[in-house]
Parts: sequence; structure tokens; C-alpha cells
Amino acid sequence: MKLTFRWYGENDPVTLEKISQIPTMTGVVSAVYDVKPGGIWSEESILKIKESANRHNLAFEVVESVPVPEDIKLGSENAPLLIENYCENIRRLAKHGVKCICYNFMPVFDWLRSELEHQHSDGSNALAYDENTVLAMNPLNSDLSLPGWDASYESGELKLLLKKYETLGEEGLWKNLEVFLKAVIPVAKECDVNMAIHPDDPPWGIFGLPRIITTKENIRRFFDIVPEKNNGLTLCTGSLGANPGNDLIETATEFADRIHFLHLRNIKYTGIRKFEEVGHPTPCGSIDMYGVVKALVENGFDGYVRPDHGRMIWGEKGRYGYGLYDRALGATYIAGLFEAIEKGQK
Ligand code: DNO
Repeated sequence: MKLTFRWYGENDPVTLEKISQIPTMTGVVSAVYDVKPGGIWSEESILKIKESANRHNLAFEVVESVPVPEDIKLGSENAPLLIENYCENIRRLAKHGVKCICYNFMPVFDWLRSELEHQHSDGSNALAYDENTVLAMNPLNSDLSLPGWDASYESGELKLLLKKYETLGEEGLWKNLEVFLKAVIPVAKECDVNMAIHPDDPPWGIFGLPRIITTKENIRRFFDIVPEKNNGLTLCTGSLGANPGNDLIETATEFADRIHFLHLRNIKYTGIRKFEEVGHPTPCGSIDMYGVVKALVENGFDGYVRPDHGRMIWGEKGRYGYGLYDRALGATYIAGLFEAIEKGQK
């Protein structure tokens, strides 16, 4: 496996130097942040990330994310043109050494949380989710804003989008995903890039929005649309694992050869559709981190791995989920898990 760390670019307070000091770190996961979804990334911007990373002995082989614009997900009139732009981004990224692209097909919202600074008793804080609180913030019935999403949409625009997706429904979204995959995966294959869809977070529909990358059965359906290795998955333990009905070990075992990117995050269930994010090690939460890694290693996983969201600890303030300290602790824990499991196999 290759241990990586998310880096939000030159303005990220978690600098490349700090990232490079984390033991066994091999590369950054980043993106071009100043182009709107659907636009084409300049080679200059791509090269700039690569060269900055390389100056710190870090590779830039994973992009998270090349966002899929709403018009592709909705199958709007301009979807074919936007899909062509998407393919062009794959070609350009491949040309500069990118080997894996993470993206998602979640309508409107990417991740959703009810709290960004949930206080833990030890003085740390983290992201948390409580369905009752989230439902009370339904932007269709209220003007309450969702934590993390306040500035993203005008309320009128958001309501319109929600209505369009309600009409589209799950099968409509599957259809548009199929159109996208059938155009994009052949290009990825030609460029030797692995596409890795991120599961929906949380993995169920909300506010009437369809969500489809939610269960093992749906992931199997997703793979069957284009049965190529390049049509792969980002296994995100915290996202899929938010539904205790999702057996992560079974999922890891069945799909190991199609999992190109692994997001390791632990969460603790505190009720029905209620959880908080915790430290990465298994005993901190409800996810069997060891079990997931073991299932992957035993089934030949050899992809990229990154610690996902960390708590804010030691007084750190920063981008929610993406501070340095707790993610760095997570990284060394992950490196230890892999070393022990891989050596134990021999
Ligand atoms: C949240 C991340 C997601 C992820 C996208 C991938 O912290 O895991 O925003 O990057 O869903 O497209």
C-alpha cells in the first residue's frame, strides 16, 4: 500500500513540509481548487501541485476529487459536453503522473453532518451526525443552514436542485451514472488511470435526494455497469460504515481487486442514524479497522491509503476533519496495522 495524506494546496495550514515529516508518508492527495465543477484544469495548475509535492519528496498520484457537476448527475442537455471536459481532465492528469481519481456521484451535498465541533469528554472535538437534527434543517422546509454548506448555495437555487433530483429518483440517477461511466472508463483505461467512486456519506437518501452508492449490493451493481478494473471504488470506512447494516469486512473481501483507494476513519454509533467521529484505532469506535485492513491485505489490495477525518486535538484549529495532529496519529496507526498484517502473512 502507499500511505498518502490529503493536502488542500498552498493555502492549507497543514504544509507539505509537515506532511513529509510523517513517518512512511509517500504522497499527497490533492486537486485543483480554483476551477468550478465541469471546467477543464490547466496543465500548469496540475504541474504546480506535482512539482511542489515532489520538492518535499512526496508523490502526486491521487486526485480527490475531480468533481462531477450536477448537470451530469441530472443528465441535463449540456451533460455530453461536460463529460467530454471530464475526460480531458483525466487525460491531462494522467499525462502528469496521476494514477487514481476519486470522485463521487452524490446529488447536491457531498458529506452531511449536524455538528462540526462535537465536544468529546477529553476536550477534543470532531464532526458528528444526528439524523433528527439534520432532518430539522431540511432546506426545503426551513431556512436553517447545514453545517459546512452555508456558503455553497443560494437558498432558491438549492430548493430548485432538490426538486429536480426528487423528480429524477434513484433509477434516473443510476441511468445518468451509467452514461457517465460508459464515456469515462474507456478513457481512464486508455490512460491507465483507476477511477475510484466514493460512497455516499451518510449512505442513505436524505431530503428526498436519491443516493445510490450505499450498500454492498449497490456497489456490485455499480461494478457490473462497466466490468473493468479501472471502474473502481474508494472504500471509505466512515461513510459506508455509518450504516451498521453494511458489513465492511465482507465488502472489502468481495471487492479487494476493485478498491484502489482506502479512506480509513473510525466512527462511534451513539444511536439510530447517529454517530460521532473518533480517533482512528479500532478501540476508539464501532468500526473494526483491523478487520477491514486484514480482509483487504489477504485479498491482494495494493492501493493508496489515507487517514480520513481526524478530531481537533491539542488545541488545534483548522479545516474541519482535516487538521494535522489527529490525522498524523491516524497515519502512523495505519502504517502499523499494515506492517503487522503484511508481515504476519509471511
Ligand atoms: C470528506 C471527503 C469527501 C470526499 C468526496 C470524494 O471529507 O471524504 O468530501 O472527498 O466525497 O469525491
